[in-house]
Amino acid sequence: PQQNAPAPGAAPTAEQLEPVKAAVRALLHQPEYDDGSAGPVLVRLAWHSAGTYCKETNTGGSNGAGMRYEKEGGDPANAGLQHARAFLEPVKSQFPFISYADLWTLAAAVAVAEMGGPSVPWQGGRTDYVDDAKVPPRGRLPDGAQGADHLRFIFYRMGFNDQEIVALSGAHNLGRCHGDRSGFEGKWVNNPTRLSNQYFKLLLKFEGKWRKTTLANGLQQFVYVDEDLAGGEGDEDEKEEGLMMLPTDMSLLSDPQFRPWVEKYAADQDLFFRDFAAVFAKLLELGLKRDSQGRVVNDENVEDGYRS
Ligand code: CCH
Repeated sequence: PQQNAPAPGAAPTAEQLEPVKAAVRALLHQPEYDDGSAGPVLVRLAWHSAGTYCKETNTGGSNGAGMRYEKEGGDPANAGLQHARAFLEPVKSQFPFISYADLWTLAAAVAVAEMGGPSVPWQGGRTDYVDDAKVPPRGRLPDGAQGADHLRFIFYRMGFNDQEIVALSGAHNLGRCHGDRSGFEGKWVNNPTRLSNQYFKLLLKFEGKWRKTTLANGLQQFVYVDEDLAGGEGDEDEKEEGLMMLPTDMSLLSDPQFRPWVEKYAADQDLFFRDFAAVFAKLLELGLKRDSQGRVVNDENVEDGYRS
């Protein structure tokens, strides 16, 4: 057996997880990648692994790490997340005892904390057992081209309410859109590797100035370009990149139930961090059945599910 590995069927202890977390911290700095950090794409990996959950049918969710396989991994909504999985592969090789499902969700919690965000409560014990009959159909993740009704349709299915939808959306303070992944382009905030409530502040600050544009691929998004910085004269490289919002992001401003939460989170970063930590932890737990000791029992009849 691996040194310091949990017994078969047991979730890793806090002590066993410490070196795993340290290994994740050590890989976050990626000077050649995007804005210099693997953090944002790791957060998106965990979100997309969990966000397939449907409470009615009790299917989807982070258990099983089904995104390793084409049926889920090939969903166009998951384009680009192979980079996140590749970043974590050396950690999986170094600590084979941790399931992919645990590693992906743990890495996001580690990344959020390292990027200046709150400490997200995380519990282990997920397995990598994929029940083919329960692989979620494609189309369960949100489409940025849509609006408030779509957000409610998608997130109510997972069991979230309006406040939780807005808190979760604050993750768009991190990372960026890639033309070759989602088709959208650009980042939401100037410092996309630091979690803060800037996303909410900017939504409000440039209200009325967010300009709808149509990209060459036909997708529409909203942009704000500071005219002084982006002026026609001068070196291309010195032009401000500008910031963006998806149509779904903009719906948080226009929807009367969402908007008050945008205002609260813009005014109070501590409140945003508290609510974000709670709702992100809830997201990562969707679909997990735990016994009174906290053990995941979804796959209790599957032999040695931790190492599949
Ligand atoms: Fe998101 N997100 N997201 N998002 N997202 C994208 C990128 C990130 C939507 C659409 C997009 C959440 C909710 C939504 C992150 C975290 C979360 C992109 C660009 C689109 C499009 C992808 C690309 O091109 O690479 C929509 C619609 C919703 C509806 O609510 C939630 C919830 C979370 C997490 C809690 C993060 C982080 C990124 C940046 C990824 C990166 O690679 O930089």
